[in-house]
Amino acid sequence: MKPIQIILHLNLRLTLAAVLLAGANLFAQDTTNVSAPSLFMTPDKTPPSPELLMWRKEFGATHEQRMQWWRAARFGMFIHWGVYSVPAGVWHGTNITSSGGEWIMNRGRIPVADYQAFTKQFNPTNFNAEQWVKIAKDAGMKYIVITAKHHDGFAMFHSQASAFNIYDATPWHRDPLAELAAACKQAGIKLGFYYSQAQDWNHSGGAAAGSKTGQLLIDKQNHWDAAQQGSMDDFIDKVDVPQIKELLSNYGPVAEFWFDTPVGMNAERAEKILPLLKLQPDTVVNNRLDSKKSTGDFQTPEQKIPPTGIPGKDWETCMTMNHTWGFRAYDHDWKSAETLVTNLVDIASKGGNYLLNVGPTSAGEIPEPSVERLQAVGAWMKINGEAIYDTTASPFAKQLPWGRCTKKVADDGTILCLHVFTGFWPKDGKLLVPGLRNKNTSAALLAGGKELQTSATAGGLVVAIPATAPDKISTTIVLKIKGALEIQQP
Ligand code: JFZ
Repeated sequence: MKPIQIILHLNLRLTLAAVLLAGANLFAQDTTNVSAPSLFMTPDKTPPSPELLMWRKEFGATHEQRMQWWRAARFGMFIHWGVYSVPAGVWHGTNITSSGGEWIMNRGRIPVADYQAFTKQFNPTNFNAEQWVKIAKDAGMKYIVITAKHHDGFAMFHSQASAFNIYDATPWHRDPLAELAAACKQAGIKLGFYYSQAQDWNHSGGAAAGSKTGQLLIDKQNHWDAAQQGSMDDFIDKVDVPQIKELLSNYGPVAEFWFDTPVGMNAERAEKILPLLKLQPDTVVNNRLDSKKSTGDFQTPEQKIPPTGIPGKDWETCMTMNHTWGFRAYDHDWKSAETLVTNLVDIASKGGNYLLNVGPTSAGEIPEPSVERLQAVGAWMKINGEAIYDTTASPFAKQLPWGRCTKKVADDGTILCLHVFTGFWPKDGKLLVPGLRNKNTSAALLAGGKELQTSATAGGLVVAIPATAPDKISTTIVLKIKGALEIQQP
């Protein structure tokens, strides 16, 4: 074919595919760059019920009470681990690159029986719960959220509700959630569960979201195997409800519960699940239970940091370190430790939490490049953590030219933690805090405690800083201010 023919041919195919998929293709972009769960909304004419809307008041602990530890924590580990780590992004010799590795069954249109066969090769003998928890703790993370069941329907715990679980269906015969719960308790790290309540590609009646492949759909739910068809209401009764009960009953305190992709989750279905949360009134819950997002303690921006935070709401940005949530053998494009630290600072300065993902292998190991980066973040957090934990958003309306600011309340005023990014370290020895009018101030480097002179100028407060940046990523200057903050916003 001549180049022009190839282009025409491609064009025609793309157009055809677009027409075929109109309305069904929920994933026009790679999920690593997409973040609007509203794409999963199904036409549900009924308004959210009063029960859904009032849910926060129902369970004893108030939203404010539940969120206290969470707001102080600021940094957590997301773990996407499942039987998808066996194919590791490859099906029949083809790299399946659309969506994360955890989507391989859907993206590859893998028949249910073939997918279930992966369990025979899932024998993660190198799994060590204490080690994983230590990796998180050494990174400065305060909580872990692990996939208890992802869209593939495979339970990563010993479930009585379905034999498609890691204890019963693999040669390994262990319950990693039980082991993690024990290790977390020992280490003082909180544990939470991700649970795909709507999409489930293995149990009949579970939902399935759109595909990029253009293959014919068996029904409007986008099922590709007859075994997937069935009543979603029955599926919720027989799989979701008992499994969520197990998760909220058998593993001690569950710090956070993470629902996802509410395909087909109308108010009636959500209400079968909602009352289960009463089993643990203190659990903080994300906003992806029902298609209207009527419930939830916090918002869930995915792979992105909202430019000005989400004023008036709690939020947690979840993010991958490479381009996939679940392990993919050939994804070696990792974010640098500098990027990860800068993201954490950026998120804290906007009042959010950072849930940073790792995708362990089928051998039970967190990939070494992730471990190395988490160690570097941990080294930074060891010195600068107190400028992250227990802080609130920057009081400056305009982004600071040299970095970010986090805030703490002190008995007699305010502490501003000035995070100066090394690439923006002022070369003239003067750090201008624009618009800050307070006169009663004192400043010091957080690392080592060296005091720094401050002076009031027309443009704001100037802090005298060393000629070169002390930290190779971001240096923290602690600015103590007596009395009420006086900031002249631009
Ligand atoms: C979801 C999952 O599908 C994904 O596998 C991963 O677990 C992530 C944390 O959450 O990803 C989404 C959710 C919503 C959209 C895209 C990806 N969306 O609305 O486009």
